[in-house]
Amino acid sequence: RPRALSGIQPTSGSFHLGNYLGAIRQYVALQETHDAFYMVVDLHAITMPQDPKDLRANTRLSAAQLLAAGLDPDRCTLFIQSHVPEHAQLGWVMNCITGFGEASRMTQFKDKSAKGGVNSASVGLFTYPILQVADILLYQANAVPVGEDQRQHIELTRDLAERFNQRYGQTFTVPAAHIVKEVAKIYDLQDPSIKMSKSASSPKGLINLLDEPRATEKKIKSAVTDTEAEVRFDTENKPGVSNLLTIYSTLTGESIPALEASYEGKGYGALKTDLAAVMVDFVTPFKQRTQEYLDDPETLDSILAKGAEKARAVAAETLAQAYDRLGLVPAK
Ligand code: AQP
Repeated sequence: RPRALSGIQPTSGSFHLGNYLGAIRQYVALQETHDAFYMVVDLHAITMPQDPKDLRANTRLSAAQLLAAGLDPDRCTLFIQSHVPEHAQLGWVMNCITGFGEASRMTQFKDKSAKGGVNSASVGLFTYPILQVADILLYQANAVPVGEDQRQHIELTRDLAERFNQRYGQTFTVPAAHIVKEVAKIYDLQDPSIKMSKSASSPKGLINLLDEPRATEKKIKSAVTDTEAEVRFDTENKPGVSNLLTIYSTLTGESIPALEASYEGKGYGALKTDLAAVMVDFVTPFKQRTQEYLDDPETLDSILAKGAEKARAVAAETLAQAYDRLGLVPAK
């Protein structure tokens, strides 16, 4: 079986709809076809200041949400990044073969450091794409399910894998991004020109999966559309309506042309009312399942411990090989 690997940050408590549709749904699907490794990337979270108590709680909450979303510990390996020390170890190696100019071209750093200014950003935030390279290469992953915003980092991963292989001999599988075009970028409900994101979206533009269902309903109903009344998929001229159609279609499995046909002559009110109901039907059991995992910490811990053990076995083998190729003397 080909391998899949992806990670998600535990920084916001609740995952948002963009995370779910753009990434987590693909994690669930790839369990069926791939030997899949998924992790909560707590080492990435600390590239920005985190309250230790919140980080601890949010890391467990993230694992609970991944399980609630459909990850099955019998069909994939779910773990916490810091439980596998090889990530930081290979991360260092990857730092050493990355050019400073190359790292400086990562647009996510530019975006994420823009707010506080580059001088107040951590060096960790600057090099986080390189830790991500190590995350992926350790598992010899073929496919990396992510949203569009991560494409550049997967390109960097491919470049560094090829560079290492060329310099030191075949060591790493060169991975490919697994990006599902239709849901690669879910947009902010209030400003459909920007992606839905925990840091850039306003509260009304962002749907957190653990929000109260009633709040979610309200946000859908007040989503920005346009001055026409025709329900039509047209990302250029009707980005708000198109975003709602994408969300609707993905959650229900109904095709966009079928949705356009069924809302013909009905206007945006009907579309929003129905989509709000679809969302409520989705988030209500999701919240409940997440809570069930949180209420049973022993089960959650045991899933994560088994996951870390399985992940470590693979990661340790890859790291040992990379160290050997580099000429590092093995410890006796
Ligand atoms: N709006 C989105 N549409 C599609 N996919 C998205 N992802 C994030 N936003 C969207 C994908 O979710 C996965 C997890 O992302 P992360 O752990 O890197 O979280 P993030 O990128 O920090 O989430 P945000 O909200 O985008 O955070 P900020 O605002 O800090 O940038 C990734 O696969 C990502 O592509």
